[in-house]
Formats: sequence, C-alpha cells, structure tokens
Amino acid sequence: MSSYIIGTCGHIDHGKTSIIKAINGFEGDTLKEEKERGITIDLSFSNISQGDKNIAFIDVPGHEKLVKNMISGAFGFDSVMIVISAAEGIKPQTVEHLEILKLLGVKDAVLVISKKDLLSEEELNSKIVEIQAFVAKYQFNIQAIIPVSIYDEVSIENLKEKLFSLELKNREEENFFRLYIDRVFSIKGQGSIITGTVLGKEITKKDKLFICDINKACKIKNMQVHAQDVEVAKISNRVALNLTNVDAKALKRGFLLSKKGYLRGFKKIDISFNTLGEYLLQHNKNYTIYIGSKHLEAKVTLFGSIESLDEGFATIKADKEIFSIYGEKLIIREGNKTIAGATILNPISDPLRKSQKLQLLNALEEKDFPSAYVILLEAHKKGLGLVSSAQRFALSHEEALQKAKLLENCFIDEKELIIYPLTTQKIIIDFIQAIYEKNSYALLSISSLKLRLPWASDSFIETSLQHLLNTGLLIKENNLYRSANTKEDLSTVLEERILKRLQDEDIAPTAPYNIYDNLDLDRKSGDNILKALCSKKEVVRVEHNLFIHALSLSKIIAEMKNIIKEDEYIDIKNFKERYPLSRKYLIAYLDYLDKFSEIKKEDGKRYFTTA
Ligand SMILES: Nc1nc2c(ncn2[C@@H]2O[C@H](COP(=O)(O)OP(=O)(O)O)[C@@H](O)[C@H]2O)c(=O)[nH]1
Ligand SMILES: [Mg+2]
Repeated sequence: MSSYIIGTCGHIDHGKTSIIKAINGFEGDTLKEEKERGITIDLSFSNISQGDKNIAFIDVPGHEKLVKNMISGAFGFDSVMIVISAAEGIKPQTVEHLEILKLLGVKDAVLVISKKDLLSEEELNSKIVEIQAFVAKYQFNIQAIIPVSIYDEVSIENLKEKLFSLELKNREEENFFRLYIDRVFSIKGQGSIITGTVLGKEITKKDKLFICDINKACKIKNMQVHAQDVEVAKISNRVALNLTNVDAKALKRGFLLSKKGYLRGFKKIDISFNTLGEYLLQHNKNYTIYIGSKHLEAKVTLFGSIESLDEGFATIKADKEIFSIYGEKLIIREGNKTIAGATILNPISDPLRKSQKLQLLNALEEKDFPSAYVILLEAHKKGLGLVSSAQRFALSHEEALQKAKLLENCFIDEKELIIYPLTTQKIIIDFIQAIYEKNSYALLSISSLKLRLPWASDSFIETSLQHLLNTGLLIKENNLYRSANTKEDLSTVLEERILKRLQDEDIAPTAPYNIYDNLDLDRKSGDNILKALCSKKEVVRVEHNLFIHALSLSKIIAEMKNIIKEDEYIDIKNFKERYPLSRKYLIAYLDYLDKFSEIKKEDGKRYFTTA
C-alpha cells in the first residue's frame, strides 16, 4: 500500500479541521480546551484509505500563537492542502504558513477554497482568481484548485477523489531511518508508545533503535500503522511504536529516534539561511530553532557580518546536542515571528579554522563533496571515517566511497571506510623507521604497530611497511617485519633477551606483554618464544600472566620453605615481612607451594606435612 502524508495549512477558522472531518469523519479537536474554544491547538492525525492508497492527514492549528505546533507537524508533509476561506480570503496565518512550508521545502499542494456556500458563484469565481494569484507567488506545485463547502457533499467527494488521484511523491529516501516523536503516551500493561512520521528509510519491527536526545537504546515491542500491526513501516507512514526499555515519562515531543551508529550530536552546527521579507538575522543573538518536531533556544552567529544579514551562512550554538543531517531544513523564529528558514550544511563540528570552515560551507552548499573531503582531511589527518558521510553529506557508504576515490593525494581504506591524506603516511613511516633505528632487533607485525597507532587502519600500516620493504630498510618474514641490517638469527637473540630480562627481574618479573612491548616484539611471536623457554624449563609459568626465570623460582621456593622452618608456617603476612613484594606475586608463589607434596594448607597458612 502506498501512503502519503497530506497536511493542512491556513488561517484559523478557515475550515481545515471541518474539511478533514467531512472527508473521513475524524473529529480532530478533541482536547478539552479545543472543544471549549472551538479551535485546534495541537496537531491531530487521521487517515483514509482507498484501494491500495492511504492518505495520512496531519491537521495543524491556525492560530498565530500556535505556529510552533504547526511547524512540528509541517516538516513531515509530503503535500499540503492550502485551505483558504472564500469569505475571508488571504489572512496573516495563510501567509505565515505558506512561508513556513516553502522554507521547509514542501512543494506539492492542493488549493482548497473553503466555505464556498457563503458566496455567490460569481463572487466565488472572482475570489478564486484572486487567491490563486496570491498563492502563485510561493511557487508551490499546485496540483488542483477545489472549492468546497462542508455543507455540499459533492464538493467534499470531489476533493476526496482529487486527493486520491494526485501524483504524489514521498520525500526522498536517505540512508537511515529517522523519526521525530510527535506524541508520547503510555498504555497500562503495554508501556511507552510514541508516534511520528517515518523519515529517511523504512524501519522493521526487529530493528534496534536509538533515542538520540537521551542517548538510549531501545527495541520495538509492537508497531502499528493506522491501528494495524505491521512488521515494516515505510517512509511517510504515520507509525505508532510501542517501545521497550524506556519510560514514557523520559520521552518528549521533538526527541529523535534513529538506528544506532548513524548520528552524532553536536552543540554547534552550520547552516545556510534566508530571511523572510524585511527581517534580518542578527549576529550573536538568541533565537528559537525548529528542527523536525523539536524546538530549542540557540545562539546564532553569522559568517560575514558582526551585525545582521538577510542570507548567508551561520552557526547555531545550543546548550544541548543537536542530532541533524545534511540538507535538513529548519525554521528560525523570534517569539511569535518567523524570521528565517535554513538548510543544515554541516551537522558535525570539526576542529576547523574559520577560513577552512567557510570553504567547507561553500563546498557543501554546492554539493561539491570531493572538495568538502579535501578540506575536512586537513582537520582529520588521522583519518576521516566515511561512515559519517551518511550524516555529513546524506550519502550512502558506496556513494561516499565513489566520491572519495576521485580524490588525489589520499589513501582510502575501502574495508574500514577511512580516508587519510597521503601526508599522514609519512608520519607512520617515520614512526616505524624510528623504532627499527633505535632497536635493530625489533620484530613487529601490522597488529603490533596498530596497538601503537590505533587511529591508523591495517591496510594503511601495511602500505607504509611496504614502502620500508621497498627501500630495503626492512625484511618481511611470515607476517613479521625485521630490520634488514641485522644478520643474526633473531629468534635466538630474542630468546636470549627475554631470558636475560627475566633473570634481571628475578622474583618480580613484569607481565609478558610489557616485556614484548619494551623489546618491540610482536606479541604472538613473544608468546611463542616464552613457550619455547618454558618447554626447555628455563622459564616457569607460575600463573596466567606470571612467567619467572626457573632459577629465580627455585630460589624463592627455597626461601619460602626456610620461612616455614623458622615460623612453622608461611602466610601472606610473614612472607611479606621478609619479601615486600606486591600481593600479586606473594599469592602466586604461595599457591605454587601447594604443588609440593610436603606442603599442606590450613586456614590460609602453609605448613610442612611432616611437621
Ligand atoms: N459556512 C461554512 N462554515 C464552515 C465551513 N467549514 C467550516 N465552517 C465553520 O468554520 C468554523 C471553523 O472551522 P474549523 O474547521 O474549526 O476551522 P480551522 O480553524 O481552520 O480548523 C466552524 O464553526 C465551522 O463550522 C463551510 O464549508 N461553510
Ligand atoms: Mg482546526
């Protein structure tokens, strides 16, 4: 079934809610206050199906003080019914709503001339011409102009047919699912339910979700689209999700749900804006920012002026993190005035200089992603993850990779999806070279270098090692890299070095990994050497991470037996008095004593069995 969202817009009392009711019988104004005052206060959601088409209606309030609620519905419209009363014509919120829809990028529209019963046919026709001329200025794609009266069933039927025959497009698919919560409630025995419009990509019931604003993962217990249980909800579906692992009280309208791993939040994001009419955006001033169904207070700083501008780039600085994506629209208001609309260019804060930032914003505005990569790479010398392209550029991994491949002077790790500037390779090469110059017995692998260069991908390290093989500085044996200048048999040398080291450290040897790292030795090779020393009985493994020189062990065991002779027993206390080692060693050696048949253990003390 295809599903589209058609919203309403227009001045208060022009008949929006009545028209929806006439179409599908849905009583929108159900809040107590709505009934008392006879106006729509909050959004209301209803739907109607015909054949394999479903239309979800989002009805919005027309009151000038409630434009904030209108925006939190309008960002999700695929199309809009512009409702203008034939009797009243264009009024202030007709204009404001049209402006907001334009700023939000809603294009497809049906122009509904309401309350036609109040005019003669002649008056009506001239009113339609007038209204049409006015609305034309906003350049909507007006698919039909339909005069209606709720008292004229034929006109309502006509509108309904028209709505079902519209050639509607869903919003463009993005790379991942997003949903701004617009209602939250809890049902006894079921838990938290939220509703919203599916954006970005479809969602399946088994998907793991992430509530960005409270940094919380949750799962879907049940999912409904228009009161039907479903396994999948598609783009533009109005969906109700019964969530597990989260209390309804912790959720609010405006919170963003997504899948884990796609979005990062930032307190600063960059936008490109245009103001409405005569308004100007002031530098360093606080405004209310509307994104999706969320609104927040934030400071706006301008690029290119320390006073005010009617268009340009700006940075939004908020107290809380904003989870947004490239190309997302937002509305900037001051009190009850809509000042400007904007498009998010840079949803991620990078450590960029102002001149670099300006270049980046220019590139992003032009959708020139390769140039954007080049600028970003200057700030991400240790690698720019392509996975972030979904948020950064609204590109899939594949598209991002394709664009990245066009770049010069870059190293692209296609497996780990990271790009590095080629200049970074020198950092890696110099780093490796320095190790082998200082220690001609160094024997490292890619994975052992990765431990020291955690930001570098395996294949970037490998390419750098290859360079050192090519220059003749290193030799590769199996997966290990050794210096070309040492002629000795490395395994003998390393065995001797490890043994010497254990000998020196005597009864307080360091853990194997520390020894290997100190000797610039690959950990797996180190383990093999240590194993060989153990089978030759030159080294003994006392416990998991404690390897000791065999002579040192014999010595300490003899000393322990002496203590028993002197004190009749040994325990941690009298042992520590003679050998102030750390407990780790003392306990290990005491436990080791239990291997001897002449030793027995009672209440944490060891005695001779023959005593
Ligand atoms: N005469 C006439 N009155 C209408 C028509 N449609 C709505 N109304 C009345 O206009 C008033 C406002 O309607 P409502 O649907 O609440 O307007 P909204 O604020 O745009 O949602 C109500 O009293 C309706 O009964 C119509 O087609 N003809
Ligand atoms: Mg209404």
